[in-house]
Amino acid sequence: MKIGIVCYPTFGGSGVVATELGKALAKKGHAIHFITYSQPTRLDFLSENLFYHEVGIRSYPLFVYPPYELALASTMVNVVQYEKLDLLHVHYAIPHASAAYMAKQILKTQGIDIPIVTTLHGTDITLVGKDPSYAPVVTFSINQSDGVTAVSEDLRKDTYKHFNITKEIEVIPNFIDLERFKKQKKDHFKTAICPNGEKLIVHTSNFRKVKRVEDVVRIFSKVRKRIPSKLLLVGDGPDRTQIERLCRELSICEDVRFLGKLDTVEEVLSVADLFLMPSEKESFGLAALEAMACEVPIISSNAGGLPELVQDGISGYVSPIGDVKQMTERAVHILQEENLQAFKTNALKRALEFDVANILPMYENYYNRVVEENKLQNQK
Ligand code: GMT
Repeated sequence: MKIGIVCYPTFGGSGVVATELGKALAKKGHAIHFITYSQPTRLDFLSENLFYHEVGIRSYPLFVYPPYELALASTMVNVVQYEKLDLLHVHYAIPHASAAYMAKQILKTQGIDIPIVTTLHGTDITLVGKDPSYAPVVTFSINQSDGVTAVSEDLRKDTYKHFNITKEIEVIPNFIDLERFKKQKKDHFKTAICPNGEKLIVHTSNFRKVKRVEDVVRIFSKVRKRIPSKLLLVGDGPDRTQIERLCRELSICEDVRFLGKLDTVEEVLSVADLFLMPSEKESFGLAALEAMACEVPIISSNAGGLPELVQDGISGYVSPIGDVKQMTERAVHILQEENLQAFKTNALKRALEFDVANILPMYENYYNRVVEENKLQNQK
C-alpha cells in the first residue's frame, strides 16, 4: 500500500508513534510518505520505502498567524496526486484531521477519492480538542474521517463523551520496538549515578502541567528518606524551572539530575529500578511502556488509559491522581530487595504484549477495511 502519514515531527508521543509506525510499515514493504513541517525526530534510518515531503509555509506581512493548515492541505493534495497514494493517515486531530478533510474535498474535484484515517492520541481530545475554540472543527473532522482510531479504550470513551461523534472508533494501542527498547548492559552508567548502590528512579516527559512532575519530586523526596535512591529527570518543557526550584526548597538537589531531551532514553531506562508517571491526563502512556520494555516497574496515576497498561500490583501500581502518599508507599514496596525482581520481570512480560509485531497487523487490517469500504461507497 502507498500511505501518507501526517504528524507532529517533534519528541511528543503522537509523533513518535506515527514515525515508528511508518518505519515498521516500510520494513514490511509498504511505501510510506511522511508529510510534516520538518524531518520527524525518530526518522533515523534509510529505506527505499520511506519518503519525506516537507510542508513549506509561506509567510506574508499580512499574516499574524501563517496559515499552516492550508499549506499542509495543499502539500497533501500534491503528494496524493503525484505519488498516487492509497490512504492518508493523520495523527493528532488538530489541525491534521481538518486539513485532511480539506485535501480530500479538493482531490474529489479531480476525481480522486482518498480515504482518511485519523488517530486520536490524547490531548487533541482531552485538553485542547474539547476547548470551545476548536471543538466544532474537531467534531466535524472526526465525523468526516473514513476511519478513526484511539490509542486506548479510555480515550475512545472520552471522545464519545465530549463530542457528538457518529463514527465508530477503533482502539489500536501504542506499541514498542523491542529491538530498541530492551535492557542493555550499562553498569558503568549506573555506578556513575548511584556510586553507593542507591536505587534509581526515572521520570521522562515534556514537563507540562498534565504530567504533574511536582508529584514526581515530592514522591522522590519521601522515598529517599527510607531507601537510598537517586532521581533522573529526562525531557524538558515549561515546568522545568519550577521543578528545579522545588528540588532546592526540598534540599534534594544532590540526588536529582536533570538530563534534558535525550535521543537514547533506552540507555537510561536500562539502569532504572522504578519509573514514575503520576499524570493528570494520559491517554496511553507510551513513556511508561518504553520503561516496562526495559524491565522497569511503574508507579502511575489512574489517569486515562494508564490502568489499561499498568497491571495494579503486578507490573507496578496504579494510584488516584495526586495521591502522593499512596504512590510513595507503593514505590517503597517495589524498591524493597525482596520485591523488586518480580515487578521487573512482570513489567517486561506486560510490555511484550505491545510488541510492534502484534500491533502492526491491527493497523494493516484496519487500513484494508477502510480502503474497501471507501471503494464500496464510491460504487453506490
Ligand atoms: O503527552 C505527551 O507525551 C505528548 C502527547 C502527544 O500527543 O504527542 O502524547 C499523547 O500521545 C501518546 C501516543 O499515543 C500517548 O502515549 C500519551 O499518553 C498521550 N499523552 C497524553 O494523553 C497526555
